[in-house]
Amino acid sequence: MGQIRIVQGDITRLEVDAVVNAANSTLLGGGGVDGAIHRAAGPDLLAACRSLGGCPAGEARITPGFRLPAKWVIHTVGPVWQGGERGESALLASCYRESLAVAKAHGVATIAFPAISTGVYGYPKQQAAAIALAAMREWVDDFEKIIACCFSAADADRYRKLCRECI
Ligand code: AR6
Repeated sequence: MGQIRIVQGDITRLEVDAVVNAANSTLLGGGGVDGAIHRAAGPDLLAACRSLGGCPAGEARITPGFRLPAKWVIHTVGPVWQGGERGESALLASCYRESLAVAKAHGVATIAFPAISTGVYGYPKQQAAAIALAAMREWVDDFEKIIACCFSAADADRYRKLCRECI
């Protein structure tokens, strides 16, 4: 039986099998958590991403973690918030599910997610957290540990309020 854990901090420091990156569809890096992951993993990550040829919103691709403590990086592309009636919620749920499916196929037991789409892409944080947790609950027993990695204390509080069973 797996567990969902809420952790506050920098996802690049986590000792897990896989970290998820909130990328853009080029997969060639950017700001926010994407920039932090590329900086920490080193230039080999960009070279590996180049060979993937991009990724549509709602899908996921995997590369090694290179200099990260994590063995793998799973790159997923969240939706840009456009008001909520352009399929954003289905795309965001798909990011979590597709990432978890790719992780499972690679034998990942421990995985950490950032709050996909809630930075530059503008997704309302409360709604995004509910979608993230719903997907994590669906898959929790396929993993030892799924971590929701929150960058700020306010984000971690939001997740904790939505998840009484989380650790
Ligand atoms: N560890 C954990 N979470 C982090 C970290 C970190 N080191 N840094 C930021 N966050 P964002 P998006 C949180 O903007 O909205 C990039 O340029 C941050 O506080 O990184 O999906 C890509 O290339 C927020 O809660 O991703 C895309 O172009 C969350 O990560 C675009 O931004 C997501 O914020 C994707 O936008």
